[in-house]
Amino acid sequence: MSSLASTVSAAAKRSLPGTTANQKLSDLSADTVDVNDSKGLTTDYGIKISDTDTWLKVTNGNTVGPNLLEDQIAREKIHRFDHERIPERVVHARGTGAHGYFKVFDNRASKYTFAPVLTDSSRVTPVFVRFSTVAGSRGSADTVRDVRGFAIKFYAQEGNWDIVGNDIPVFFIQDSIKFPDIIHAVKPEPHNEVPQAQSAHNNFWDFFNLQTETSHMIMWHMSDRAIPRSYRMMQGFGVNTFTLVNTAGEKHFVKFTLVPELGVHSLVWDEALKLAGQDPDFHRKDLQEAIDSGAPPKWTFGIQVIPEANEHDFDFDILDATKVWPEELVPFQPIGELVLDRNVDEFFPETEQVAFCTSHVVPGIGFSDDPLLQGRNFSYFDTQITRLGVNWQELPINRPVCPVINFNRDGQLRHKITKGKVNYWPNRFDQVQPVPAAQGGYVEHPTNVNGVKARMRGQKFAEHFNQAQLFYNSLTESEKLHVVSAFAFELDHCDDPLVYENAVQRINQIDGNLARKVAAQVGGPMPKEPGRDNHGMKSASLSQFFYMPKVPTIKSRRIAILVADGFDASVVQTMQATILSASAVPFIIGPRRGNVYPAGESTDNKEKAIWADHHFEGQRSTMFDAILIPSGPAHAEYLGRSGRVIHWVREAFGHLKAIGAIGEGVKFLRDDVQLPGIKLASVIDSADVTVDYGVVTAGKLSQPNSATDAIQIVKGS
Ligand code: HDD
Repeated sequence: MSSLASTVSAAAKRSLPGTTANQKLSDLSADTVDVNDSKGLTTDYGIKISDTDTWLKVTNGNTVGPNLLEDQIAREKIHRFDHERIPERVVHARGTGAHGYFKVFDNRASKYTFAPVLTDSSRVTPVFVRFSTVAGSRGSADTVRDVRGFAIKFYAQEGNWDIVGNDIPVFFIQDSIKFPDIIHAVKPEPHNEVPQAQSAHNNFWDFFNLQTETSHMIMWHMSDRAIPRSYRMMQGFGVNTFTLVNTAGEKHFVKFTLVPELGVHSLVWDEALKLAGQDPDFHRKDLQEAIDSGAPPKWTFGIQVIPEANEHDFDFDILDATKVWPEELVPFQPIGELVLDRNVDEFFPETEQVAFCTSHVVPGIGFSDDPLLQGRNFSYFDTQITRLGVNWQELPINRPVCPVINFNRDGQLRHKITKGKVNYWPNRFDQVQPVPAAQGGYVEHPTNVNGVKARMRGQKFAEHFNQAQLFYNSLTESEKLHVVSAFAFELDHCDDPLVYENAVQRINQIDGNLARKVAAQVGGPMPKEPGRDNHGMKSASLSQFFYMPKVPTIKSRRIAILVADGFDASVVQTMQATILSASAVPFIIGPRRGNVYPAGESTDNKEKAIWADHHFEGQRSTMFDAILIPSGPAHAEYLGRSGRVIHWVREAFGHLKAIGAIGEGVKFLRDDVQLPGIKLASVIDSADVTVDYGVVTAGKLSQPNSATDAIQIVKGS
């Protein structure tokens, strides 16, 4: 057995760590090698390598001559390196992924579909999910203002089913023929390839001005949805209208939606901007850390369903991807849950090579005449050929867990070897497999189609503003303020007056007040009258506050405890224990990475020291969800002398984060940080807790309720 083969089988035998085993993971393990199992370095063709550091040369013992082209080992190494890159995705190039599973609660969806993946509760369907931004290149930052992709591959027993969705329920355009235009407009401008991963530039806003169907989506794009706190805290939407067919042959239109267990949360814009530089991998690391630390993200999976006969009952076209189906009209029905519980072993073969296609559906699920979906069904298949080659469906991450057999053949990098004398159908061996399936095959729902060929859109597609208003009206006041600031930021980055002046006019067609607030900042003409009346209607589920978990939770949140030598050990211990008991993650931030000593302990007493995970200059408040400052006179005095630590706390306050302090920590807040107008506990012996604007303070922790106090402080409530 070759060394490669032996390492493959060793890896295949090893159970995969920290995860629920599933059929897809076992399938992948057959192609997984572990460098730790290897018996030594080899070339790609299996011979052992004894020297990987020096190219073969000519020498006379004293001097060394030129490299020899003969060196097949060196040539192979350089040649493989030269060809490591493949084209990045033309959109959604920046992303990250994880494995997990999908499970339905019961068979409640069988009213609508016979697809077992949606109706059989005894099944656990493996999934791979890739999250992404849209506009940026593969190496761009995670926290930019953008739509987030939420693509799911279900490895079902009947074949792969892909939902290639976003965290926003609508799209910029109605007809897929406009996709190259909207993407060219948002991507870097052609003359100078600027800006990277930004919609804040002339071309994007020029397109918005001229293509009014973008109105609804632009409102979502300017809202907090476009700067999520975490991929784990976003909704997921299939966006397009699909169809479901039940055993009685009845057809329903359907939209797929996922709701995160942790609620929908966003960064604030200043935080997002800073994180893009301070930690460009913020979302990627967040997902990986949560899974590794045993906090697997979970979503409720639900459907909105419209019977075929009711297709035309709405004042919008249900096949128009720039429209939501308001939940007041079409309720959200939860049917299952999706959990991500395993990180990838290697990014490239899994996350980079995974390829999704909207045309991948299983029996019981079908397409609709949604003109965006119809074009997508062509585009995804097509783009994978540029990226991965024609045999991309054979790649381990893409291949289904059910049998695949057909007469498709050959092409570059074909892996599979198929036995048999014929590769066509019908053939003289017509009883030999593979014959077309007698049962369980994919059958299109019989649909009557007649008419004349014409380049046109449905009549209701002409209305572009009602739901843009509906979305804006449904936001809370703070969400609305963020929309104003987002427009103002973006248009400030457009230097062509034609662009920002027209944009103000267009915003005025959505909402007059909004347009005036934006105009006041960006220098556009101040509109005198609204461009159209606002209908005033709202839909509760459009605001992300609608998704606050019923029981508030800080599960998986990152909480920084700021310490310097001389801190109060018992307070820090209580804080750490309380954070952990709430399934959140405490980090000690100190003057140095290493031991920090509590009050009364000398540097000789290492057992009493606490280990600081990071130092004040090494991290920033942006990377944490809350900040705690324990008591201890010398420690608080040190913090008060450090401009960086004062900035940590002021910045966290500016980003609306919970801040908690005890004893001398409160004194530090009052005298050094000087939070404006915030009520703080007076630093005496009292255990009374003062809460003001997310700042929670107490003179000391009460006994025996110190854990409760600490929880309150951690939650900022
Ligand atoms: Fe798309 C990638 C989501 C419209 C053409 N799209 C891509 C990805 C997501 C979406 C999440 C990344 C998948 C991954 O992680 O690999 N796209 C959407 C949504 C849309 C949408 C929710 C509107 C409902 N897309 C859309 C249209 C077209 C495309 C109208 C073309 C007609 N999209 C592509 C693509 C990509 C892609 C060019 C690039 C990489 C890939 O497909 O695999 O084919």
